[in-house]
Amino acid sequence: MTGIHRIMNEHTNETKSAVSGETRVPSLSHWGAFEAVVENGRLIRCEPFRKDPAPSRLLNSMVEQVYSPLRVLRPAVRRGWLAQREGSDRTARGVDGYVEVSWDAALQLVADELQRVRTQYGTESLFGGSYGWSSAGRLHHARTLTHRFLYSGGGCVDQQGNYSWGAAQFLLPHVIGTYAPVSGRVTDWNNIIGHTRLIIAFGGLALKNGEITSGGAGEHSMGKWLNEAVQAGVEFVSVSPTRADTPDTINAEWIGVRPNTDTAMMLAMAHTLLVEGLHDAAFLARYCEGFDAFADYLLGKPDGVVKSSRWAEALTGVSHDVISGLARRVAATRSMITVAWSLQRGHHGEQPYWMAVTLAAMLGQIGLPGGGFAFGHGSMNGVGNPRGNFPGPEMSPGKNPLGRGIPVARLTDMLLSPGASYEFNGRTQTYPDIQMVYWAGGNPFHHHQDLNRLMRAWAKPQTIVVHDSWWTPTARRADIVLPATTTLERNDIGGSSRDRFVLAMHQAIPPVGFARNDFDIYSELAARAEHEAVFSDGLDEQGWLRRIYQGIATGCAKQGMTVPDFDAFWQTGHLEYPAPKEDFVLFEGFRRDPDAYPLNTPSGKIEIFSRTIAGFGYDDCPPHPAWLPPHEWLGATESAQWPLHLVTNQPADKLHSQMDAGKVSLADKVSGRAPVRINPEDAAARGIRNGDIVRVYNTRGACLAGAIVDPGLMANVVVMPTGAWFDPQGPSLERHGNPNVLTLDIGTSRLAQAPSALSALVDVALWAGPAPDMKAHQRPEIMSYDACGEQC
Ligand SMILES: Nc1nc2c(c(=O)[nH]1)N[C@H]1C(S)=C(S)[C@@H](COP(=O)(O)OP(=O)(O)OC[C@H]3O[C@@H](n4cnc5c(=O)[nH]c(N)nc54)[C@H](O)[C@@H]3O)O[C@H]1N2
Ligand SMILES: Nc1nc2c(c(=O)[nH]1)N[C@H]1C(S)=C(S)[C@@H](COP(=O)(O)OP(=O)(O)OC[C@H]3O[C@@H](n4cnc5c(=O)[nH]c(N)nc54)[C@H](O)[C@@H]3O)O[C@H]1N2
Ligand SMILES: [Mo]
Repeated sequence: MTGIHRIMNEHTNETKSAVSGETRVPSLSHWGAFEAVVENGRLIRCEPFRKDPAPSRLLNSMVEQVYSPLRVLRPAVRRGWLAQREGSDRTARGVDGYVEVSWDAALQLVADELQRVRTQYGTESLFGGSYGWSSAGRLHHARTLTHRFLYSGGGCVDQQGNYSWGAAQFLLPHVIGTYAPVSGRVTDWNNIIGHTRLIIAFGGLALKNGEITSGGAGEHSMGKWLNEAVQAGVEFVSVSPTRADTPDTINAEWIGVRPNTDTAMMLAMAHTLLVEGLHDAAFLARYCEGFDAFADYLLGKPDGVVKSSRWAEALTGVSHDVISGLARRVAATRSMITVAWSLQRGHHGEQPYWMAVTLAAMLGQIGLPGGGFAFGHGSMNGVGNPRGNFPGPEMSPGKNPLGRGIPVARLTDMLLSPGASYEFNGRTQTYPDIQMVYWAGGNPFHHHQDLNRLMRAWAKPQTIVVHDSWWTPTARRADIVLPATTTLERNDIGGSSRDRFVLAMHQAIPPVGFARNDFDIYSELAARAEHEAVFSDGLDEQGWLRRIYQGIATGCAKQGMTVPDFDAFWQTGHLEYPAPKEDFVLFEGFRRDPDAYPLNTPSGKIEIFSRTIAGFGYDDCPPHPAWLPPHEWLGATESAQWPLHLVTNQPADKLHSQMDAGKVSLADKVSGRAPVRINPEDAAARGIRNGDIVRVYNTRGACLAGAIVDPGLMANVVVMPTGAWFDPQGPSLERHGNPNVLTLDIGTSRLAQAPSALSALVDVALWAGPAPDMKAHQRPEIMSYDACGEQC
């Protein structure tokens, strides 16, 4: 026994309790670090990491999920595809049963199919974007491995950007020269606590979102920071359609705003600042480009519309004196404008972000302690954590030889319209003609908008391969399903660049069923196609863990920090970074000396007016921030027919669709369905009471949900969390409460082409009569390996 296996066993032996026979090993998930407690080879508990002051209750769902009857136990092939391959009836995806086959047979089918499609149609017909969160471990991160595998085999069509902050990613570089304030650091909490007097949180600071850190939280710190800020006397204002977006403990003032109208509210605040001379003209002159054109817009010179607070009141539902009063308050003190990522996940989602930067520029506090703008302090645990520039664990996907990708959320457009042209960030591109889709580590039947439309598009490719650990809605719509191990069934290393821990993840139990690691599946497939050496670089699991750790050690050395060697790290179970000595203030250097530290924009300044964007000529993203009514919102003419704005937010009781069948998630279902929150008046008008099953519907689809009557919600707004496993009874009714049958599948604008999930109008009606049985958490019909005889 060498390397990790030896160390693992030593560790296991050391922590074995003589009395109970329990062993415990360190592990990690996106919802936190933990110790896996194992007895007789079975996982029995997940105990929170000792250094986590506020562990997530989501850990309680893990044991039953690992042994869930929904696990994919063996490779399985859709019946129709097994019989007719690329000639199969593709509309039978989601209907057909499956036949279990041997690993050898399954791998050969996948290898042959990859080769056939590449030879017959070219690499540009293979879609391997594989968007999704996968697991927290960075070596066995399924999406990264999918890319590494497909790139090393010749390339694939990829996806650019993400669903989380895709509009910001493509807009912000034009405005501030970087999108680091969404991917990386913003002014940290220590600095806010020390200097900020007033935080305006557009989209609130929802503690539920603090359960999660991408890559895994060693320390859940969001609640702690909020409490410290309150104790330091920081005042909070939450601008959101729901009161629930801030915890009661921070005593936030709630300003209820109509969804997707924040830009209008911020414009009116800017207008108040301008006409009352409260703006910082010296800051705007020295650090910003193009304020004059924007000021003309505020004053209504080009369009005859003055962006006054009375103008905004009619759009936002917020009274004019509240808007102008708030403008005066932020100008009178050290204030931080922090904007949730959700605001840019609606149609024209570029605008609220551009406008928040502009408003902060007018206040002149950018780069000062506790002042300026930030994004996402309440969107994910770890945003604003004080943390030095230490590296996180990283696995490289390599380079895509095809060099081609679509904007992440244009998935259905691509499948439905091969050859069609579209615009994206100043360029015109065409959609490829996809024949084969490869997905591991994501759940498009969770994450994508307008799922009935995706269903139609999903029938287009000849072949779809999915790896997952569970029979998710996406796995149930694939032709070849390969069972992947979970985190607990392999060794890994994880951690987030927002968190101060790097964590060892020891294999706790043997693979469940015949599951294999994605890494091993791809190594084997690569071997069959003779690119294994490029895929694995000659390293196995142990070799990779050491290499990833070496990357950390090298990065730390550059910061003057020596880390223990790998074996010592593995045995300790984690590496803890020291707290930085100085606060991080976004754009501090630029503020101090804009000539020495210019921004990476054409002017070197904050671009309130962008000549580059002007050059694109997009009417859906003009050259300065502007109020552009979304395609669907409460002011649209369609609202006469569809009077409720549907907000689909992140679920408190799971990560996206992961562990939807776990007990934490199930306990929150209302009458077995995903909850829909509705204001008392809207509920009364429809005869709806708490706990009723209702139908939420619009022209795109309908789903059932369980009503929660919520007085802390604006009138004409309903809120549904995402994550309920898609369970359609045909296109007209989804039975379980997956709100993505209702959402709008258009790009935010031609600039970013990001998802517009948060711009959807619906109506709600009481469901009369018995509700249909659900199949969301059932396995598809599977002909077992033992029963299928020669077909296997
Ligand atoms: N309406 C609406 N829709 C939204 C959003 C919204 O706000 N509103 N939010 C969007 C956002 S921000 C995001 S990030 C997306 C999230 O969308 P996804 O990331 O697609 O959602 P997950 O449920 O996390 O999907 C991860 C999948 O990977 C699988 N998996 C986990 N570990 C492994 C592994 O080791 N190997 C393999 N092979 N599979 C594994 C899980 O079982 C699961 O099926 O949703 C988006 N969709
Ligand atoms: N528990 C849990 N936490 C998570 C996740 C999860 O699945 N579960 N997912 C993680 C991921 S991938 C991401 S990207 C982040 C997302 O982080 P966010 O995008 O910040 O999270 P959301 O819950 O989608 O939205 C936050 C709040 O914004 C409000 N909101 C929606 N539309 C508007 C609007 O137009 N104006 C205003 N003012 N407010 C609006 C909603 O009331 C909503 O509750 O969350 C992360 N955290
Ligand atoms: Mo996300």
